[in-house]
Amino acid sequence: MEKYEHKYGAEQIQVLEGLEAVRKRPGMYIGSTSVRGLHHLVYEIVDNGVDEALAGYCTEINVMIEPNNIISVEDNGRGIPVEIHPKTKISTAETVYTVLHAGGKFGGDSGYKVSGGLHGVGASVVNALSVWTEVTIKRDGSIYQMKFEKGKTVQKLEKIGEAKGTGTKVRFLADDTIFETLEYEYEVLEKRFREIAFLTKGLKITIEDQREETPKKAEFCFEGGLISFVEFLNKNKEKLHKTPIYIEKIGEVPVEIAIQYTSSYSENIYSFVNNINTIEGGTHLEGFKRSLTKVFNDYARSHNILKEKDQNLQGEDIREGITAVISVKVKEPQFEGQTKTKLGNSEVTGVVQSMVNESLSTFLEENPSIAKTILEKCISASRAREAARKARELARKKNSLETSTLPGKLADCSSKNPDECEVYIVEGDSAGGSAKQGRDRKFQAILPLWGKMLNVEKARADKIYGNDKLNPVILAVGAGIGSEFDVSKIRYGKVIIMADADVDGSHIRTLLLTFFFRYMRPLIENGNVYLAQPPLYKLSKKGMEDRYCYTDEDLEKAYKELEEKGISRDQLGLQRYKGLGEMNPDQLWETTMNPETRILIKVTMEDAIKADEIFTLLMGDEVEPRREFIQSNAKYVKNLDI
Ligand code: 1YM
Repeated sequence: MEKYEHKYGAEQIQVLEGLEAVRKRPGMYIGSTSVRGLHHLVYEIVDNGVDEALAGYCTEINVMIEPNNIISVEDNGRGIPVEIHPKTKISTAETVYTVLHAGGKFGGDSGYKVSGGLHGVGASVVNALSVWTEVTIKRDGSIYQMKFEKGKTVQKLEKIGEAKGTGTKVRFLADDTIFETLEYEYEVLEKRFREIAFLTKGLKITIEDQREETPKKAEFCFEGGLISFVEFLNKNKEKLHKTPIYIEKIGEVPVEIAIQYTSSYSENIYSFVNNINTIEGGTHLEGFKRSLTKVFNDYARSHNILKEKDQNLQGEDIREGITAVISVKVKEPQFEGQTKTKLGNSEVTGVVQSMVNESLSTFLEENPSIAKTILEKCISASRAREAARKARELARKKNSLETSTLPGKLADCSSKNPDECEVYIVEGDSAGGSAKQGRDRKFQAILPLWGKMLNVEKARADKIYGNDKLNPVILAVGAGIGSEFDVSKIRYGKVIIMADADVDGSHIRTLLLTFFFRYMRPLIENGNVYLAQPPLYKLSKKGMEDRYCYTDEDLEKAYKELEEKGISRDQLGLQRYKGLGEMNPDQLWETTMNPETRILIKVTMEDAIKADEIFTLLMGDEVEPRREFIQSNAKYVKNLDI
């Protein structure tokens, strides 16, 4: 690379100090240096293109993961301005890439920046954290280019040719001395770009992964915007009305909402602020929920669907079976909460509320048959809630007559400290027996379950209370269920599902996970749910300690290692375990339950959209995709905890 020669003025020194700070503490600017932070770099650059699309000048963004993890992002917007910036005395483009927090401040006429990553830091941060960055701009009939290394300008903006059209192209190689990994995850990026395309009506986004011989690629462009989003979320569900309800308000705080009810019993509302998914909700979601409750109750009253003697419908009744996406744009968003994904701006509640009050009530007045269908569903939800409450009370009374409220089948542990306690939910009686004998009874409890589980996707809460399979699980976990679930009350820090490694085992695992997902979601969110991983094989030889293998790769590795020690394959006995029941208590302890040696898979909920899709697919009426899925294993489970 060529050497760079600069005379540094006061401004430039400040610039270098600024970017040096980014390199010293990258986490402060992009959240972390894990793969998540790495993806942030891509989002930051793409967001500049999205802003250009929101400003009305860009229709297409193409993202490429080139070989060696080089990222390339190109848009067909106006091109970053090239003229000398009056304050920095260097080109505006260079300013954007070298001055911390430059972005909109230097732009002038673009109004406010509404897109932008969680940390809203922009191009200069990407530049600072990259080994090299190359920016090519087509503007005013010319092609311009500039280059940087670790944030420092190595080639100032110069004209390199004539251009047709306009646009900006940025290529960069993230710095592997800063990031833990440079391996971008195609699926993660693809999902985010699909989301951005849904949220930015008409914008075409393509992504291509050129790292492998057969490139993966996808193209997203949704003329329907949020309507398409909701249709996508509901694609495997039975809809109660044909097209999603769409309401929009343009103004100081632009609001867009799409709603469609389905016959399911769950509530799926996704909220976004400036294209960022506000997983923890916040004031915009609050306004939406409040108004939804009010509008439907008002309509039901004024049309005599609710009689004078009837109680109001509750929010949860009105949200049963709803799929909705709400997207707001806020100029100075305040993000709160554990993951900084909760909107705090109090003024937004009222804006959303009054907009929904007005538009939704008009919609209902104009579409009485849809209004009626939805309200019938809400009323039946409210009856089910009432029935569930009675069933719950009954269950409580019944239980209080017994000596303990714990299920009879539960072999509890002696410790009462949830932090150290774990409960194994074990499929089948014989495995349950082995687990009871093999466990460390100080901190390990065993709850055996058997038979076919209730399909919770197709049942409401009232059915679940009376269900003899799930009731023991609810009582053992000890923290309630549904909206009353209180994760601080759980009796075990780890809830471990232990099932065979076959199709039936997968089935029971999936059913239990569905149940946790629907009725104890915080348990998954809080990281309390695990899958035990029993071994698939045992290798043995006289005089050698038994070796357990958990996957086929494990087995191959073991064979190789033993070969190196002079033990050939035909000297080894191979046992394939078909079920947990084939192991004696000691083996079960050693391979699957001993915290020192076992493998546990932690179930995470990183991706509620995907999980919901999978559960719907699994539990829906289509049998084939379900079988396929179960056999190719749970995708929403992530890695090892030890
Ligand atoms: C692949 C990344 O950065 N596109 C992009 C960025 C800008 C503009 C257009 C732009 C903005 C404005 C006027 C304005 C930016 N400009 C600036 C700044 N794609 C990518 N496309 N003209 C062009 O905001 O007024 C910052 S970003 F500050 F220079 F205006």
